[in-house]
Amino acid sequence: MLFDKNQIHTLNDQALPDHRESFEYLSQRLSRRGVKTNELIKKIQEFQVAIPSWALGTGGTRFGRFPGGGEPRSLEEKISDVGTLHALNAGSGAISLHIPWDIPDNVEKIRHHAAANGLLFDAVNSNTFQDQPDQEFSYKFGSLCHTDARVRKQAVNHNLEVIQYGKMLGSKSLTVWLADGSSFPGQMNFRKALQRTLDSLREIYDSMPSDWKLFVEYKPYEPYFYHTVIQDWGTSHWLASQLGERAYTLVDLGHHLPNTNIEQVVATLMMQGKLGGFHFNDSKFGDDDLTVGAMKPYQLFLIFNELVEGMEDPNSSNPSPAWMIDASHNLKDPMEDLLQSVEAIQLAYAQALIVDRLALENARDNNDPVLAQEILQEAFRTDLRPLIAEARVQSGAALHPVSVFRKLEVRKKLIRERGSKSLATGL
Ligand code: RM4
Ligand code: MN
Ligand code: MN
Repeated sequence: MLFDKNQIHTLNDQALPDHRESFEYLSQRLSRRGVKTNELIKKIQEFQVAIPSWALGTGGTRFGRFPGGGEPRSLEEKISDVGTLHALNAGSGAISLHIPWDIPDNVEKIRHHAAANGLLFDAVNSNTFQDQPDQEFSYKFGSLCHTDARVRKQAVNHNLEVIQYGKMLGSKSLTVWLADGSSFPGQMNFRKALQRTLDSLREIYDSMPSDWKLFVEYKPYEPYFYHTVIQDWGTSHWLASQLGERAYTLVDLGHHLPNTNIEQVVATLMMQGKLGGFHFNDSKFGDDDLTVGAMKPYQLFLIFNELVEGMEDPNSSNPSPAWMIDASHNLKDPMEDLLQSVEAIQLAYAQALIVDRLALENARDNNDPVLAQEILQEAFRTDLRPLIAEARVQSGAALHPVSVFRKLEVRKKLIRERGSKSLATGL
């Protein structure tokens, strides 16, 4: 660790009187509304979001990349960075690996290092959207959907290898995102490509350990621009249903066409017990991978409103989804960006938790859209930042994570240690 945890506490102490005042005021207001602040804090503390191993470095577009320096040069250093984030916010206690960007060479050492940083290994991610130097066949025309059985076999085997790594580290799920698709009308037979994808996924599913889950991610376009084989939640849901009960759909917030009602997608999937994974980010146009909550915080709240309804439903068969941030940091310091994302997620979650669900159901039953809106926006417009801060302080983390990150000069120290030209693996 680049700093002593006591340094966080010292910085907290300076800001504590101001915080106490706003927290007191907020908890009094909440308790008048029948909300139990302690239970809320506990839920926020328990909610942990995984950080993907590829998000600690600077992201790029196809036009360029502007690295800010001090990027992690190895998996160990990526784990250390997630450990730093977790020390600051107590909300990002897991890391999600992308193979082969981050192959754990020395499993014991990696496991130990993660545990020392208080981190678990979340879903492992396969990568059949890029060709690797030592690979026999190209994925230029697809992987699990490829017309050539040898390419499909290679892609299936890669996924099995990823599962092996995950098993050694203690992961319990595999996320498959396929770039597979076509860029020109007529290029690919939709039906055959989907059938081949299902067959390949079945091979992977059947080889998974019995306590593992498979998450099938969807995306409407990019890198191909005419069609993707798994274009939407319906296709993913169909595949997951065909595969079996341990296969689920993964929703990535950036993987929808403009104006898609994502909250409805979430509700429908949870109703059927099929929402397995969740990738957070925000966007204006497409898969922009911006900071969570930076663009459409109300939509994020509405999505959480459905997530909470599903999570709190005692009759729901939906398992607790695997939460992950899937963003790309082109302008901001990746670590500051991730701290902002985690806070936005916690805020939206907490806001959804204070929705007066009983009153909302009554308004719905009485067909009263005015009241329904009042109830939702009452929760959304309550400033819960002091509550999130209190949850952090009670967990021994920072009152103001970004400000502590800056005051402790974390980036400067990382640059001193790793250099200004270090490059992280990833996109
Ligand atoms: C994709 C998708 C996947 C992620 C890759 C890097 O757009 O979101 O989840 O693994 O990007
Ligand atoms: Mn994703
Ligand atoms: Mn994406």
